Amino acid sequence: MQDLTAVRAALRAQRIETPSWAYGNSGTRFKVFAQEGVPRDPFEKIADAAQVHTYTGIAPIVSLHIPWDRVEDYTELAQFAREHGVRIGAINANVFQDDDYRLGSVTNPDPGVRRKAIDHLLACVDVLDATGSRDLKLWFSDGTNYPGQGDIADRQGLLAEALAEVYARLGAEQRILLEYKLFEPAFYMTDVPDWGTAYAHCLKLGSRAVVCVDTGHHAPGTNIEFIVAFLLRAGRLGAFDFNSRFYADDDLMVGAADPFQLFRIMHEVVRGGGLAPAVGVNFMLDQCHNIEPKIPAQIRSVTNVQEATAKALLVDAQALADAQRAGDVLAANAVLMDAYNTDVRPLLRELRVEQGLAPDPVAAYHASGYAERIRAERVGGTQAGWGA
Ligand code: RM4
Ligand code: MN
Repeated sequence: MQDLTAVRAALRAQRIETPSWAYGNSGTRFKVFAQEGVPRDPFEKIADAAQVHTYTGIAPIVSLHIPWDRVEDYTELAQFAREHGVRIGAINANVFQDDDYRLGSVTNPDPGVRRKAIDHLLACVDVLDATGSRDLKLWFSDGTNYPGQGDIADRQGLLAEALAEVYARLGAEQRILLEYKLFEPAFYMTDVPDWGTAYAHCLKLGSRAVVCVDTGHHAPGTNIEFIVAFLLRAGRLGAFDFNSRFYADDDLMVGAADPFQLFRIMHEVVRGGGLAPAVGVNFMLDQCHNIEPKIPAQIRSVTNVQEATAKALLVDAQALADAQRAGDVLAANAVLMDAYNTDVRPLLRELRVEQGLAPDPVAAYHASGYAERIRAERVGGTQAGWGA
C-alpha cells in the first residue's frame, strides 16, 4: 500500500504551467474559428490563465510566446500576473513566423538571417531577465523539404554555434529548454528531430541546457515514457509540453487521446523522482483549442494531468520492485494496472475541498459567470490569435 499522506502532499505540491496561446484563437491551415470573449492582449490572456489557477489551485504559471505576447514593459506584465495570483513562466522564442525564415532561422544559409534569429533569441533572454523567468524554450522549425536542399551536417554546426551563443548569455539561474519535433513544417529533414539530437546538443552546452518533451512531437508508436526515464536519469529532463495527438502534432487536450500513455509517462516521472521541484521538471501544457471553449479546456487538461499523476503516485512501488526482481511478469504488470484502474476523482475532489476549492473545477468555472462577463466586455479591438 502506498502512503496516502505522501500521495496527498505530492498532489498538493504539483504545479502545471499553461500557455498564453491556448487562450487566443487558433485553428488549422484550413480555418481559424473565432470565439467570443477571446483575449485581445497578453494582459487578458494572463487574466484567463489566472481563472484556470483559481479553480484548479495548481496552475499558477503562464508561458509566454514572443512576439505574440510582446508588450512595452515586461516588468509591468509580470506585476499584473502577480496581482492576479499567477506568475510568468517559460518564454517561448519564435523564429518561425517571419518571411526571412523560409529556409530556416539559425541554420539558414544566409548569415544575415542567422544573425537576426540569434538576436531574437538573445532578446528573449532579456525578457527572462525582466519577468524573472527561469526557462527559455527553443523550438526550431528549421529543416529542409527536399533531399539535397541543405547540408545536414553543416546545419548541425550552425545550430550548435547559435545555441552556444545563447547559452553564454543566460543568467546563472536560467536554462535553455531545447524542444525537438519529428517533422513539420519541414517535411524531409528537421534539424532537431528527436530527443537524442536535443540531448546531444544539451550535453555539449552545459548543465543548464535541458530537453523539452512535447508529447505530440513523435512518430506514432514511439515509447515516450522510455525517453522520459532516460532523460530524467541523465538529469536532462527539463520540461514537458503536454498535449495529445491522434495523428500528427494535433495539440489536443492532454490525456484525451491516450490517458494510459499519460499515466505511463507520469509513472516514470514519479519513479525517477521528477515531481520534486528541485529536479526542475517544468510541467507545461502546449495546446490549442480550435473548436472548444478555451478556459474550461485548459482546466480539463490540468485536471487530466493531475489524475494521471495521482494514479502514478498510487503505484505500489515496493510490490512492483518485488515482482520485477522475482521475474513475475504478470504480477508486475498487475501492480501498474491496479493503480491505473483506480478512480482517483474522489480523492482529488476531497483534496480540493480541503484547500477551499470547489470539488469540480469546470462546473465552478461555469457557475462563476466569467465566460459571460468576458463575452460582454471584450468587444472591439483585435482578438489574439495564432501569429498575432
Ligand atoms: C511549436 C512548438 C512550441 C510551441 C509552438 C506554438 O510546434 O510545439 O513548443 O511554442 O508550437
Ligand atoms: Mn511544444
